[in-house]
Amino acid sequence: MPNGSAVQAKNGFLSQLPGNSIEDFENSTEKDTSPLDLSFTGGAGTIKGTLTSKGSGTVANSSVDGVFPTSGKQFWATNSQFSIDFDAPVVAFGFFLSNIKTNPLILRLALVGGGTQDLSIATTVPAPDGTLAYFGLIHIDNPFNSATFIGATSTDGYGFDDLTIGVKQAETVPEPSTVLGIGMALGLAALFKDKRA
Ligand SMILES: [Ca+2]
Repeated sequence: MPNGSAVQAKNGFLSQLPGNSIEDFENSTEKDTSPLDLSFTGGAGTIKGTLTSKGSGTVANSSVDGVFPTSGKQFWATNSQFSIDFDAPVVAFGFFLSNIKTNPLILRLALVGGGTQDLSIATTVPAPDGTLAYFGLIHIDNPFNSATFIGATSTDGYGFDDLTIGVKQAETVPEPSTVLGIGMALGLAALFKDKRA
């Protein structure tokens, strides 16, 4: 089981969601590749997704070269750009990312209202093989239906597991924008802490 500041960041992220649904890759077949059908299940309902990769990427069940699962045995291992298209608008997205090291990743969201938004997932100091980070974002007032990981070009790749989404609850009062900032800060703070190891 993962622990440390990445898990604290995950718990902080989840605590701000009224419900969440998770794809943990445990129901995928090892070595399955793009396009991969995803199913996020849990308190936010069942949301389907499709993972499309521009290059290599596979469901893995072995921990090699610093990538590893954070639940069960399986995770998505890749060194290529990939996208996840959701079949419903989502307002929150989080995930464990292993082996982030020094290559920056850009997470590009396709907004339901039009346009895209880029978020940088970058390290400030070199991190060793096997570094684990958790990244979570909450976008209550700006739903998105696609997320693309750009710049995943590390030669020994990245591991993604426990992809988590949240949807807007019909009866939920929109949250103040300051809450969004906290959600981002938690994920990023954990990211930077992890880098010191
Ligand atoms: Ca897993």
